[in-house]
Amino acid sequence: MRLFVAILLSDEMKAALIEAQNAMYDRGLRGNYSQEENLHLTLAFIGDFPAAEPVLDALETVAFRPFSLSLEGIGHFGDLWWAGLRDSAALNAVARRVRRALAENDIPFDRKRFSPHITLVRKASRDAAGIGIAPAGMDVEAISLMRSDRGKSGMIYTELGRVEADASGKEPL
Ligand code: 2AM
Repeated sequence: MRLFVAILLSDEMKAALIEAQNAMYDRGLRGNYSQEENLHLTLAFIGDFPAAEPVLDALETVAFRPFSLSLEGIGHFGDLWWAGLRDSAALNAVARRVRRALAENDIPFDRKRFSPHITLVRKASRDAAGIGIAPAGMDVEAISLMRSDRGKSGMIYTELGRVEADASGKEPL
């Protein structure tokens, strides 16, 4: 199984992302656009791993309070264009805790520095610089373990489990 840990996005956030994708398309940018149901923010990429249970057990040890996310600008890694997030200490902390929990449980993951982004289009035929994005936001109430499968017409992402934020006011770990 190909696994990753992600934040699934609110409808409002997805609507702003789709608007940006439409603006790119209208400008003549062709490529592999992320499907609406696939838009997500990755916290850690695990890759091939034989079972979900140990990963879910590790994620259960991650404590966090609900926190807010806001879109901010677009950027690119080569021909992959993404939407960025407003700098957030809470987001960085939750990514750090997820990665620490994976490491402590001997679950391998991509150690590349956390660089929060939501992929909008891969293999872009042209530049998307100057495209605006509405500053939509959401409250993050959970983190999800996702499985990625190659479907006939693109990737299929399935949520295998989730860990809810602790809204009780208890001090997170
Ligand atoms: P990307 O959108 O920048 O490609 C599922 O593949 C998710 O894991 C995507 O959000 C992808 O990011 C992310 N990811 C991070 N590291 C990855 C890697 N080494 N290989 C594939 N996907 C990776």
